Amino acid sequence: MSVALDDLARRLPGLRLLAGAGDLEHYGRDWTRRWTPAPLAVALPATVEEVQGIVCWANEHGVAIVPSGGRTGLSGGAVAANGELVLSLERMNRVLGFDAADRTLTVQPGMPLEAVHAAARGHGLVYPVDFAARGSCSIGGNIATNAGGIRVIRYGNTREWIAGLKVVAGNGELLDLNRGLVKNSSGYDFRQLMIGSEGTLGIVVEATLKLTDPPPPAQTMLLALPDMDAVLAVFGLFRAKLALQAFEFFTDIALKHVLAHGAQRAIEGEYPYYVVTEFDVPDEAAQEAALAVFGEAMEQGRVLDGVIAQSEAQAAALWRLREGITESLAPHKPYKNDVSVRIGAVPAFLHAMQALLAREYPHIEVVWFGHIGDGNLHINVLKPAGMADADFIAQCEHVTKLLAATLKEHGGSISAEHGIGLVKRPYLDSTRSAAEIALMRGVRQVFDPNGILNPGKLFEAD
Ligand code: 2HG
Ligand code: ZN
Repeated sequence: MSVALDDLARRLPGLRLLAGAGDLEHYGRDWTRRWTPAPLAVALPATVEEVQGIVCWANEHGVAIVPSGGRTGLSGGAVAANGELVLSLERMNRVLGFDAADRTLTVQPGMPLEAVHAAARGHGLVYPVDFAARGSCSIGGNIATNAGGIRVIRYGNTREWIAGLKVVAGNGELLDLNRGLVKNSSGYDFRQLMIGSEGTLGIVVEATLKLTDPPPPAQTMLLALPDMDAVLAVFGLFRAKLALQAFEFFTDIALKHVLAHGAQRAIEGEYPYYVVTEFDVPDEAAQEAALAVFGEAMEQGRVLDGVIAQSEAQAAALWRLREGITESLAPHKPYKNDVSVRIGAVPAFLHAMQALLAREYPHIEVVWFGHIGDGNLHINVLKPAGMADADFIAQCEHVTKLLAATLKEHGGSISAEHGIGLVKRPYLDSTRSAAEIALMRGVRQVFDPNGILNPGKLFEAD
């Protein structure tokens, strides 16, 4: 053990510390799999005091900390490849309280999103942020990246659902931010600053989540479409006529992979594009409206085929076609882009981007899917068998530079919902101005003067 670690163990005798090779590898990486994990050790605090103790120790010894949730991140935000201490919040995973008057649930950061959903349901309410990694991601990680997902179209991002946060800042101070207040016009909202800060300002040790009423009964539909213009047109049509909860698209290539990975085909025949959509059907009239709009889209030739789920099991099978994509692509070591533009800018951006990708990746499989109703596209570029990892990454980085320039022209973002982390750090300036980045660095300096929290993520280490 290093001198610094000895000191940590001495100061916090009850702290669980791991340093075995398997643990270092497990806790040192996220879903990117690009970097070789090399943390100093892994700390698993059980209390806020232990988190504070670790942060104070790290400041004194100049050791970097990588805050760690479920490590399902796709941008390298939770990678520890440079002798950092991984501070895993997985043991801080309990519900701390429910407030019926405020309709809030207070939880520790290590709770998996799915457990948050279950706890909310136990009180007859819902926490509506949702996405495929729900079983393994943690609510603290969701907050750190301002996670979005499949119901942003109805409910917005994580940011909308945080009523209060307790955070250990990089200087070791425990901050109690917003305290669950609905109205609080008292200056800078540090709670919002922490959300999406990717562990570079503070470590979330407690979160008070807003809950809401469960949505009305919903219907899930799978649509087959001829082209991307039809996807956009059908989105416009469905949004105008139905109360959408989700509208997710994917391509035939995505479908091919997800079927090869064990999902069940739901539509016979092959089509270039698919949409899984979910909308409220509170009564017969809504049901009829849904069928009418589906018929209208078929008549227009914008929908070529479709299936309406007749049971929860069928709805789950349709959702698997969309939600299983990431896992089905993982063996192909995908390079991921996660971009967004304003909804109104989607058509122009799509045309520019389609041309760019066809030109730059002529012999490489590119998989598109995502949250088209939010202006958010996931582009997964699959590594061809036999191509060296480094060559593949170099080519993808070259294309990402061009993509970043296209995004800049269309006023978009290089990261819609996965965060900047290590992967998108070189392209931050396509989305944020030099003046903004300078202020971001200044903010970091205030909350984390010694730069010990997740250095190198978001921007180069100071
Ligand atoms: C999703 O929408 C996730 O399924 C993952 O954001 C996207 O794997 C990806 O690129
Ligand atoms: Zn997504």
